[in-house]
Amino acid sequence: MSKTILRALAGEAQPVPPIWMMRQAGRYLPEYRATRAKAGDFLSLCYNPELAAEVTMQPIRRYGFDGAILFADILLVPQALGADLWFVTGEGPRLSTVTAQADFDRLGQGEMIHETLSPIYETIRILKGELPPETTLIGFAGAPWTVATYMIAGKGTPDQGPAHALKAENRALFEALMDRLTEATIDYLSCQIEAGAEVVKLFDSWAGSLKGADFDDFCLKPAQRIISALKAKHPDTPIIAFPREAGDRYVGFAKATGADCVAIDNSVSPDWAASHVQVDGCVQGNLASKHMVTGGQDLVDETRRVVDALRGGPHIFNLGHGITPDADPDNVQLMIDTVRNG
Ligand code: 1CP
Repeated sequence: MSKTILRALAGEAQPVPPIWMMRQAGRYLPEYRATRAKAGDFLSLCYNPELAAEVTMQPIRRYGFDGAILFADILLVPQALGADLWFVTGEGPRLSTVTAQADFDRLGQGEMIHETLSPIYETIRILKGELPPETTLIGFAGAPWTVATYMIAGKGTPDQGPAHALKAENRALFEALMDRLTEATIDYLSCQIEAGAEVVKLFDSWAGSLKGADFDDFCLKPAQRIISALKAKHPDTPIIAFPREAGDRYVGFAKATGADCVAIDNSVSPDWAASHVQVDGCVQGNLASKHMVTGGQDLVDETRRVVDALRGGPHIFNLGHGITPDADPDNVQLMIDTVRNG
């Protein structure tokens, strides 16, 4: 097995950790902005396999990352289930909301998602023919809780208030939505693997707002269900889980869910992650994305700190969250040079 990301996921500590970056294809890159303009808008780009493959390749060509992440979005699954989805420039996603039983009853289920999502599988098939042999292709989906927060509120929210409210006021409906999303996520990721994704990642970006038993019920258990279903069908495909801002709940998450790797955000220190999370296997992370904006000696020092802290075990270098549109592409190169050359 020569691909460095697959080696890290199999538990190997490497002298130089493999590296990729969340949102590595994105607005900070001029070539991304040009291709997005050609596609017309963000969703047309996601559903155009040739152009989606092109933007996935852009950061690989520019920087030689060890991993390429499929270009798509976590909100395509609600759209495939029948929700309306659009993006408001400068604001973000908008969806038709699910707050009553009648909204839920309008959603589809099962096989129907593939009708909408088949271009995504085509993007993966194109990428298989284009990626360099050393680059690992990573597929992904949003975790049920995170996707549900957008479906319930109809947009991104700072505290996921509407989703917490539905959970409190109509538990049966909330749980039905979580189940529907769990099943759809299993089907979607399974098809991504069949099309050629070598690793899949489950993004639970809002896991941090689930506390106590809610964390177990709506982050940990759905992840466990998704991972065990995928492992039953595709035992050799590694899975990365990202319960963002889970804090103490990162501890034991890999063991409890069966994930091969836990991705960590930068609210925990890499030293803490080495002693509390990496003891169970591979860790991915966790340089603060702000360094891609500010650069300089701080970027170099902090990059070295992450690499040094996690050197003793399996590690995939990444940011703690996605790179932002105001980042300087030269800072990304500086981060990569620091990881690779010390
Ligand atoms: O204007 C543009 O070009 C759109 C910006 C953009 C991009 C580049 C969005 C809208 N999505 C994406 C791509 C994307 N999204 C990827 C592609 C691969 C890569 O990383 O390069 C991935 C993995 C995602 C995942 C995603 N989408 C998450 C989970 C990760 C995270 O950042 O926490 C979430 C929460 C979304 C929803 C979403 N899509 C887009 C935006 C701006 C948002 C966040 C909205 C919000 O909360 O307000």
